[in-house]
Amino acid sequence: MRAFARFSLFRWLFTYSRRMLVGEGVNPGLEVDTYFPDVDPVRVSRDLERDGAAFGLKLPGHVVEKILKFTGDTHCYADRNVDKGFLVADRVAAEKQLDKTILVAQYFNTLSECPEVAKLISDPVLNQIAGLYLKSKPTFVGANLWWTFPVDATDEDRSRHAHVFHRDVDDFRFFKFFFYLTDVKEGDGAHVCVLGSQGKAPAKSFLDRWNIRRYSDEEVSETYPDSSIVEICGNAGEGFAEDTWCLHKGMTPTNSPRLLLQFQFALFDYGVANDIRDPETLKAIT
Ligand SMILES: O=C(O)CCC(=O)C(=O)O
Ligand SMILES: [Fe+2]
Repeated sequence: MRAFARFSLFRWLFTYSRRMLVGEGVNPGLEVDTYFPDVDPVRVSRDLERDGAAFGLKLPGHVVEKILKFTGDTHCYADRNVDKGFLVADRVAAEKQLDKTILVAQYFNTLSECPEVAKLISDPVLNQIAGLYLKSKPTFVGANLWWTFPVDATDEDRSRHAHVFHRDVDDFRFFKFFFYLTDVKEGDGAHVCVLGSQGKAPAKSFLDRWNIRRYSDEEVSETYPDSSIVEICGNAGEGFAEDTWCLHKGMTPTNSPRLLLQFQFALFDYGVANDIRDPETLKAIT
């Protein structure tokens, strides 16, 4: 899929053929009430189309609190490794045990373990946005919930955990909802997006336009106006939608940890975007 999904022609072809096959709209079985009564799905979908990102989502405080409680009581996994579980309160002990700094730690099986997250993915407004933007009945392909910690990270960890500009080639058409669960100010690991960069990566040569690679900050700032490179800050609960076919990266926090909840919707589910792991394989180190 990745070999083809970088070309606009295939992206267009798969998007519209799927629409002819499965039709438009949302899937049955969604919640009746939404957490986002003031959000207009048409506006969000339009902003996503134009800018590659759309802002103005906010989770109710009680939902944020419940998810935060879950993250305090449940093991997260260093570097997304199933055998490196620890409670977030034991992070220092976990780093000692691993003899390395932990830049990213992720929770697993959030849909089955955290009812608030399961409820959110059936939210009617989020699903309407997905249906409109994807142009056919959306496929939910995964929830991911992870911490990014303020550490002196290695270049390898920064690249592995998407702290270097890149674009995702996850499907012929897809996008993600991002919700901050901690306040994210400057220095707290904001997500950075280059607005309007969908399908327009910096290129060193004609063929490089279609390469899937990492991009340096310099390359990005030489190619795009400063005004389009947006460091997205926000309070706990605030969220946005982004088509990460745009150039984007996470920043390595220098002050406070960032907790992020992400949902991905796409045309097809390749089974690689979810956080589902066999509970038998999960192991704790603290
Ligand atoms: O941590 C971040 O903000 C970057 C995440 C990212 O690259 C992605 O979700 O595709
Ligand atoms: Fe990414």
